[in-house]
Amino acid sequence: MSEKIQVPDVGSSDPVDVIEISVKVGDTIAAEDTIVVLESDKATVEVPAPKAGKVTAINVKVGDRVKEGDDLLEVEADSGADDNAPSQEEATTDTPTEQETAPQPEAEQAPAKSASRTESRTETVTVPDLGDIDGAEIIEVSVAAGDVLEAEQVIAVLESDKASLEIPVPQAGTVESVIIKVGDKVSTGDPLLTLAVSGGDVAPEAKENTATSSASVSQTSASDKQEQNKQEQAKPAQTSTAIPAAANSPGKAVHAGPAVRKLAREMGVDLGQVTGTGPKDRILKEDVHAWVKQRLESQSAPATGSGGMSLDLPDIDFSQFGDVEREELNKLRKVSAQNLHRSWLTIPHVTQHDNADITDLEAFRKQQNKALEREGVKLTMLAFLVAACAKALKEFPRFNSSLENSGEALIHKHYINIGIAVDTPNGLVVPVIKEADKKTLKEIALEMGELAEKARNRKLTPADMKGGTFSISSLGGIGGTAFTPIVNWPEVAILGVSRSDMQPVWDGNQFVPRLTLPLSLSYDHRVIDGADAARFTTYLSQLLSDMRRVLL
Ligand code: CAO
Repeated sequence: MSEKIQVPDVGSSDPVDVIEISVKVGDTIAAEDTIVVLESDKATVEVPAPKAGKVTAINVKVGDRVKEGDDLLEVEADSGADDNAPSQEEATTDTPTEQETAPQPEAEQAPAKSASRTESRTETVTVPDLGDIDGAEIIEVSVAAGDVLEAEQVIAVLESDKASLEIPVPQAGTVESVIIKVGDKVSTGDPLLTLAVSGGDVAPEAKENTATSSASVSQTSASDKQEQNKQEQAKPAQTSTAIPAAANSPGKAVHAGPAVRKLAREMGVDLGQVTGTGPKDRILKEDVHAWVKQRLESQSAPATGSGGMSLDLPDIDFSQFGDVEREELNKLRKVSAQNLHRSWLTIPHVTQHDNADITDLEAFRKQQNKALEREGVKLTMLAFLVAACAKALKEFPRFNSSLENSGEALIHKHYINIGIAVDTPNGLVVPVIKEADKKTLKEIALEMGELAEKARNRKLTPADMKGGTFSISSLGGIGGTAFTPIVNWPEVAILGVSRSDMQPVWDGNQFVPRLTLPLSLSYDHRVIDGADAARFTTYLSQLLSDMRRVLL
């Protein structure tokens, strides 16, 4: 019989995001295997399976927001399951909860050295209450002796089996000495560093509490302090929203879960230099792999231009030649520049051009649109292209695959999700029409309209843009005769569509005017041979010339 696994106490009363589902239906899992990764504003938590078994249903998807007690998935218990496996509650007890990770009330966390009434005093900052986590490993030390810190700045990141935990400094000051190093194991109350705290006269109560209080505590009344202590207790140890970078990128915030941090450590990657493509810019394992790959390849690649990747190009002062203005790029443009550059550097691109005769299709489209006007549906040329591409991808499954980073294997996807490049004032986004092969033209047209609208209103969710297997970039509404789109890694092909035009076509006896749609298919030449690309565009062109073939 299937048992439901629910969201454990993750230390947040607010809903948290599902950012990874680590299993799929049919998987056989062992007790303690990570099944889902959740993320709140404060922490990333891997939820372990309470017992071994077979996954029979998954009740959440990436992007969902869940709270304690919500159903995550269903597992049919293994007949040989270990009855001694910890219960779900037990299994998650070393996941920090609000209570467990909350810093001690100020008075309880006494500094090792007390303050004096001089201008500066030395405080020892200690590990706050970690609940029953014992011997958490220091995975990042984010500060060094001499650093001037602001209150709440993260000084170190700890990692237990289940979660990464930021340790903020309780008050502003200058680091005198760092006591810990990466790899050390620490528990509640262990010293982390000594801090020179300036501030003139210190009220007696504040003197006792400086290790976890803010600089303003000396002005706080006793009753205020009680209230403040209660609030402090309810806060987890990590009060900033992002985890700091590895030691060699001090000060830069990065956002990654324990498994990714472990991978980065093993590969010697400074996470501060990796761009996250997950929800809330979270760094995924694929990002670490891609970064390493890009670094290896860029060592031999010539500097080809900027766009977010670190290439040794000189900075040029253009103002020496005339008036200039600097425009800071928004996040979307920076991320898409990096993604495009990564694809450009890693994928050997070739573009196959072809034409499709869409005279009959356009006539049919116009006729149908008249009939559908009352229903508020507009069948766009792009909707037909999505349907035709879905059919072509079924016929040529290699175009719907991804190349393993090792270069050893292709991953064939048994689903067809087509991304559509949408131009917005903020930059380019690619929402995805999921299972395009199973949808009618009307459904595709409606969904595309909704997604394009969401894109322009900045309402797309990460889930709307994930899971694409092939992309289409249509510039047909704007103009042009051909272009060379960049493959949207990890996909292996993208179809560029330009503006259709009446062209004279020789029918064997004479030239006849035919509406001709230019197609430009860019593909990853490591995966797709030129001959197959020509077959693909020829097939696509035949489908568009006679859409009845899509039904075959
Ligand atoms: N040839 C001629 N005309 C075309 C056409 C084509 N291939 N495709 C569309 N049109 C015409 C349509 O007929 C329509 O005209 P009417 O309003 O008179 O009917 C007009 O262009 C707008 O078309 P549409 O509403 O069907 O929109 P679309 O499907 O062309 O485009 C979208 C939707 C979201 C793809 C588009 O708005 C967009 O953002 N395009 C830019 C994508 C981009 O920037 N790609 C570059 C990525 S870098 O590789």
